[in-house]
Amino acid sequence: FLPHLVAALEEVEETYIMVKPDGVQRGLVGEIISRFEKKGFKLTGLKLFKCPKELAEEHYKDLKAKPFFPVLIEYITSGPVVCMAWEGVGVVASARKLIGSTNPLQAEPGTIRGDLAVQTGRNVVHGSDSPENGKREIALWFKEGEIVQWTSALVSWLRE
Ligand code: IDP
Ligand code: MG
Repeated sequence: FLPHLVAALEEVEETYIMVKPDGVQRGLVGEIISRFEKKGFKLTGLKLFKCPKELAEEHYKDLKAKPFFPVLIEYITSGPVVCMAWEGVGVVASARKLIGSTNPLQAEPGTIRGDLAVQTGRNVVHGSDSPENGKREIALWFKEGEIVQWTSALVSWLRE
């Protein structure tokens, strides 16, 4: 009861983070997960997954009209991805900051894309752009029962 009340008061958000196929192939899964872990967010879902074309198209439906849409779908379905759900206060915007700009050449050093990638079409990681999309994408990529609610023993050390 109490954790739910605290969550409601602090507006805990959830975001969908995904290591894209290039990140998996390059052995960056642990590095990327650790950025979010070290920041202090809570992992509530995690799986290695080969994304079907239909799911990739649904996930990126807002970009359907873009000229790069077909290559984007090819890229995302080209190998396994690591799907994650992360929870925390302000996690959506904060994760976007940790990830950095879409074009890795414009992403600041210290961000995941700024440190680990060079091309927009190989930018190693996805993060939801709004709390609404966070919910939408987690529902899209995870089945019921794959999201685990738990209380971290570290809560009182991360938040006053
Ligand atoms: P985001 O991932 O930073 O939110 P979006 O604009 O939502 O960026 O684009 C989704 C993904 O589509 C990007 O992460 C990137 O992989 C791909 N993408 C975006 N723009 C281009 C482009 O101009 N060429 C190739 N791929 C692109
Ligand atoms: Mg986006």
